[in-house]
Amino acid sequence: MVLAWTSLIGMDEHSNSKTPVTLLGLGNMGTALARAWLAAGHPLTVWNRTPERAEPLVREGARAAATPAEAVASAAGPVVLCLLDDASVGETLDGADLRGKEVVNLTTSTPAQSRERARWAEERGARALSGGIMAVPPMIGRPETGGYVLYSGDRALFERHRETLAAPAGTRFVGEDPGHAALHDIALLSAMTGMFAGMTHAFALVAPEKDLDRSGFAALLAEWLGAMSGAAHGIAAQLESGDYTQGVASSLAMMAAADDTLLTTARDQSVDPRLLVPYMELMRRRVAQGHGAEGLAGVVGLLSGE
Ligand code: FVH
Repeated sequence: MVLAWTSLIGMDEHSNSKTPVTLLGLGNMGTALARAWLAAGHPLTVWNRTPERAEPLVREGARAAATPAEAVASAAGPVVLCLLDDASVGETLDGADLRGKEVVNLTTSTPAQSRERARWAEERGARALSGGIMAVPPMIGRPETGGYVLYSGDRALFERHRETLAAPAGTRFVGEDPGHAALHDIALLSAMTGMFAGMTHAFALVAPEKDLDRSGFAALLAEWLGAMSGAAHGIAAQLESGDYTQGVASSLAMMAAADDTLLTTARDQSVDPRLLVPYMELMRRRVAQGHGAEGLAGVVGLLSGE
């Protein structure tokens, strides 16, 4: 009955209206992406340098290509790269005919590498989109976790494949400069690094207290960091207006004064303050330059050489 119905509208049992995807790279992230596209019903061709890693995916419905050149040649949709680094992208695509192909590079790269790789692909006749994955593998295919992928470069290519690209995670297009996805990615990871440094110091401060409830402290810490993260909007507004004193509720002078209490407490708890000191020194320097009334945008100015 199904066959009769599908034949009436020109389909057969193998028809699939979903865009085919070609995926090069089946590490932890590549494998998670592959499973998300398979689960969403996209025909999927995969290639990996170590071919054994493709085997489970083939059992789940993917087609394995023997070489990257073969995978690219047969691609009728986006060719997604999720490899270790930019050098591995160059090695993998070397020898593939990119003419008329749509390359979506999700490999973590510097902004300069992303721009150069997009230019390299376009010189070879491809259209190019760069991406930065803001998720870890267990978040892929699970929209409720809030993971997403930043994209930049060819806007029309992004729009054309927006739905397909959204199968593994949310999508955020951040501009036509192919380096901007990587720049956003690295900026967000850098902010995360600072946050982890702060968390590490905080746990070290409470560590000597044997009767302190660690999980209760963790809940307070997460709640506090969430509340303070809104400061990002204030910094952006100050940077946009050029007035670093705009809307300041906590001035650099006040924060620099409070630093002494933080450092004394670190000493009393026998905690090495090295994760805090460089940042505190920058605040202090900005205050010494006569900018104590500014907010955190003043430190951005200092770092940027203003
Ligand atoms: N996993 C994560 O938490 C992060 C989350 C944020 C985004 N990153 C980036 O995603 C890229 C891939 O990461 P991954 O987790 O899949 O990494 P691995 O499991 O280490 O797999 C690496 C794959 O790259 C292949 N590969 C390495 N070198 C070469 C090469 N010279 N030529 C061809 N392929 C190469 C490797 O192949 P094999 O070792 O299995 O043969 C894997 O497929 C990455 O940019 C992260 O920064 C993930």
